[in-house]
Amino acid sequence: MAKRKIISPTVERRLRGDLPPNQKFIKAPIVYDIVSDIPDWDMERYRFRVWGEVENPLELTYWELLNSFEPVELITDFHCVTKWSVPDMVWEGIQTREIMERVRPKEGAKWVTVHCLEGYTTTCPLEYLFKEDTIWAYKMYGKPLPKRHGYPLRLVVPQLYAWKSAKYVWGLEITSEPKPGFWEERGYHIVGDPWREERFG
Ligand SMILES: Nc1nc2c(c(=O)[nH]1)N[C@H]1C(S)=C(S)[C@@H](COP(=O)(O)O)O[C@H]1N2
Ligand SMILES: [Mo]
Repeated sequence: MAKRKIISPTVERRLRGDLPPNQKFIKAPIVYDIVSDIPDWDMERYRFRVWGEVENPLELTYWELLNSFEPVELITDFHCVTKWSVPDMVWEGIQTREIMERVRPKEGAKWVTVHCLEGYTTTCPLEYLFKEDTIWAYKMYGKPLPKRHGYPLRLVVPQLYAWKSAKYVWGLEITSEPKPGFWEERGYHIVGDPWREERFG
């Protein structure tokens, strides 16, 4: 069956000439990691978890995650805070908002912290997980996610700087107050909108 295709507003904005300031377009994303050695993950033990300010905390195996939701194809631009951008990236995954509908955030839930297998974390407003172009990706350019680009699962949140697009994700913590992640603790912006140049503080 043909996958539903989503064109990110980041692409539509570029085509209208509405570019995030002070970015330069390049062909392929540059790999950035806070650690140099990425281990081989034990997928038998992998669980995708959502907890915190939600009515229905979730715990799924990788297989369950990939088979319980409709896959979508996403075309999007990708903007790194170090000033490179990549146009028209192609991903496949599951819309984060489908998972949000499943877990049902409580009344006061406003923020999310994403937890990664190697220890990286990042934080953004929960509303970004309800955008149509925010996905849990497991494929890039039609192939399983290359290890350094985030296998087994990465967040792609195109409307924010790429440090929010966490790789090697296993968990989502929903909170009422922001809980700064790795870069946010080191002075990067808690939201990180590239059009508003929210790089720092
Ligand atoms: N787990 C994890 N995710 C991460 C990072 C990281 O160090 N660890 N780096 C971020 C940064 S700064 C960028 S620019 C993008 C780069 O994505 P890529 O490595 O797939 O090109 O991943 C983001 N996601
Ligand atoms: Mo980055």
